[in-house]
Amino acid sequence: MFKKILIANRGEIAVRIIRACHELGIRTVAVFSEVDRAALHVAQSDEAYLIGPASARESYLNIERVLATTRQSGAEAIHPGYGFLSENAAFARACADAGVKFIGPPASAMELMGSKTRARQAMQAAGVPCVPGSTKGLSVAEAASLAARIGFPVMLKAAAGGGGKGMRLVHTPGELSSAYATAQSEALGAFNDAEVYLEKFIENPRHIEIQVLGDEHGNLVYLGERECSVQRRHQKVIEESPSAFIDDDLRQRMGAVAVQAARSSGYTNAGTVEFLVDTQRNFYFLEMNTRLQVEHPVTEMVTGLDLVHLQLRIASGEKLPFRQVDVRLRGHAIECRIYAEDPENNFFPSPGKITRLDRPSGPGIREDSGVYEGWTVPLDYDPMLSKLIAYAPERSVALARMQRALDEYFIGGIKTNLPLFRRILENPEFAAARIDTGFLDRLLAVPQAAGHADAVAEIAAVSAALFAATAAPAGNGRNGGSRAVQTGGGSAWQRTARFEGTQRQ
Ligand code: MV4
Repeated sequence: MFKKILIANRGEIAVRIIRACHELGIRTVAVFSEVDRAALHVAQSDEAYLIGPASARESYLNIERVLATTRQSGAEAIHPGYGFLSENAAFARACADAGVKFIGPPASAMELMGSKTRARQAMQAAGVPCVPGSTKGLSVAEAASLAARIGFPVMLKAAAGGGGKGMRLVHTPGELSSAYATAQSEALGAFNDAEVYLEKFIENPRHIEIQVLGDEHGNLVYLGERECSVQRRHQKVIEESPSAFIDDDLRQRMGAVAVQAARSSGYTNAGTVEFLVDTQRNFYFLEMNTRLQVEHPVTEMVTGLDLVHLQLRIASGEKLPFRQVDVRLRGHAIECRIYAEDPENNFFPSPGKITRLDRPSGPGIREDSGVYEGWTVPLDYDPMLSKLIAYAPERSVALARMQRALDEYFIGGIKTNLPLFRRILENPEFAAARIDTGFLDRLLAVPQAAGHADAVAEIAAVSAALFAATAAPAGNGRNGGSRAVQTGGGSAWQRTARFEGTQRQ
């Protein structure tokens, strides 16, 4: 096992990796930018190095600087986390050239999966079902004739894209050429690569992904699925495992296909095969993410495995310590991504100082956080603050635990999307698992008064408190009413919010 590794990341994922390292007796080297001097990952690591200014390009994405710091610190390996350099094949190759172990798949597998057209070619050749469409970049004329052949609606996608960038839905032949021009220029602007390909459009799909894990001795397993259909603008908001839509037979077939996708691309370490599943339960390969994902905790909860431990053991050359038959999925896990953003103001980022932080805990609750009370969330990076994960033997209980934990959670001083989660968790469609990739847009399209459920609960709580204060006091009449005023009604966060409000006045 490694003695010391460098973590080329920040925030909650850097903290998550540091925890795993310390459990395995590995010393940790953090890197940080000028605005992250006081960040949690810096305080929790054994050593930390300043690698540049706030701009990610000059710090967390600076390959030369990260590698020089690795040499300087004597770290033997680099964990890239997610985002930043995690899916950069050139970085993985530079690590190999520098004699530093990249904790992830080989650069060749990252390169293959980085091109959606190359990936589709390879996957088709390996017998992995793909969405009907092209396996190479198309001219506008080729796109028009293929669309006519497979039928509208179709999607134009950037070959270098993924995650929804450079994507255009086309309903009719008349729209195709202008959609092609937009997709192409978006692709060129975002990825410096104008290659555009085409797929049949799958209506109302679910987004379901399979976690895979491979060692460097040819052993590969899948670790069940994650249901990621609750998204907004291609950003996942809630993830769960298992999916209520997937039965044992479908899970086993998708798992076998995911392992085949990984095997045929020479994949090792942790990866995720993304599928679209249509309303008839047909599934189609979409893309493969060659990194540890944000939502890996839900898989950890239902498998009882630690994916970061396993990544480290695999990268150090160990064999997988179990086989597919040993993998047991037990219970249900759900994750909410807590962001510093304002759901009342078009989810505009809301960085700033966290003046108060009351974190949830208790049975079945896990919080993977990158923040602390008193810290100022910088505006330079993704504003995800933490991930709240609830686990229970069954879905309904996991949802109840999540609701209870959301009620305990209070983040003061900045706006967060906590109210959105309270709203989703009380939605009957969500409770019944009637979710597809259109669920959140439908929910957000329903007009609602400012604050809605929060405001209603708040008004009810304040009314109750006022009633208690003004009504004839019970008992001795001295403190029967005032006690009710102090406590108020509603949940812990509502009481705290009122308290904070009082303090500020
Ligand atoms: C699609 C699709 C329908 N048909 N491809 C969006 C993100 C990127 N990973 C692929 N995406 C989609 N690709 C075909 N051929 C619908 C989506 C899509 C979507 C997928 C997953 C989760 C949410 C989504 C929201 C809108 C569209």
